[in-house]
Amino acid sequence: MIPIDAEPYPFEFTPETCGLLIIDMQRDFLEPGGFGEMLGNDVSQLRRTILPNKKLLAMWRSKGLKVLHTREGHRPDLSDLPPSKKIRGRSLTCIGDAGPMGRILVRGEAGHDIIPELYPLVTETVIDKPGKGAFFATDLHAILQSLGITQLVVTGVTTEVCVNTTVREANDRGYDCLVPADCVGSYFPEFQEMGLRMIKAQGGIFGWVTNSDKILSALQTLSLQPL
Ligand code: C5J
Repeated sequence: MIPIDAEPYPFEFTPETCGLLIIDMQRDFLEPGGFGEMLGNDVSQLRRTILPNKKLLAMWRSKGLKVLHTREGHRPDLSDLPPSKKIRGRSLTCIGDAGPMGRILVRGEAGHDIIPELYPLVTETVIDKPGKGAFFATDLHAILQSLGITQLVVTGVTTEVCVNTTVREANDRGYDCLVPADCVGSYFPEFQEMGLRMIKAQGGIFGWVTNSDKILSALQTLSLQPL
C-alpha cells in the first residue's frame, strides 16, 4: 500500500488492484470543430486535461497496470437512446443527427472516437456506455470484478456529468475512487470546482481528490512491469 496525499485524507493506493478509468475523452467533446464546440462550449477547458492524462496513462502503462476507457454513445439505430435524452435541451441538432464529425454520439462515427493523444491499446478495455454513468447498461462492474479491481483512479470529462456520475456509481458498488483534479475537466469552471468539492465533501462521501503529480510520484516507486 502506498499512501497518496489527497483530500479529505490520504488515499491508500494498492496499484495491483487499482484501475485507471478514463471517461469519455472523445473527439466530439474535446476537439475544435466537434459537437461540444458547436454547442458554444470552450473546448480549451477540457483540452488542458490532455497532457496530464497522457503522462498518467504512459506511467500507468509502463507499470503494467490495468487501463479502461469509456465512450459515451448510442447504437446506430438509436434503440438505446431514450426519447427524453434525445429531445432534452431543445437543440436544433441532437444525438443521432448529423454533426461536424459524423452522427452525434453514435458508435462508429469519427466524433465518437477517443482522441488520438489517449488512444486505447488493443489490450485495454473500452466500455461503450449509453448513459452518463459508466456502470449503467454496461458490463464494467463484471469486468472489474473479474480483474480483481477494488479501486479506481477516475479521469476524463466532464467533471460534473460523466465523471461525477461514474464516481457515485462506483462508490455505491464498493470501489474506492481517487480523482486527480488536473485530469478531469468541465466546460464551466464553476462546475469543475463544485464537481470536485462534491466528491470529497463530508469525509469523502464519494471519493478522494488529488493531483496527478502525486499519483505519478507513487507510481515511480514501483518496479517496471511493461505490458
Ligand atoms: C456529457 C460527459 N456532458 N461525458 N457527457 O454529456 O460528461
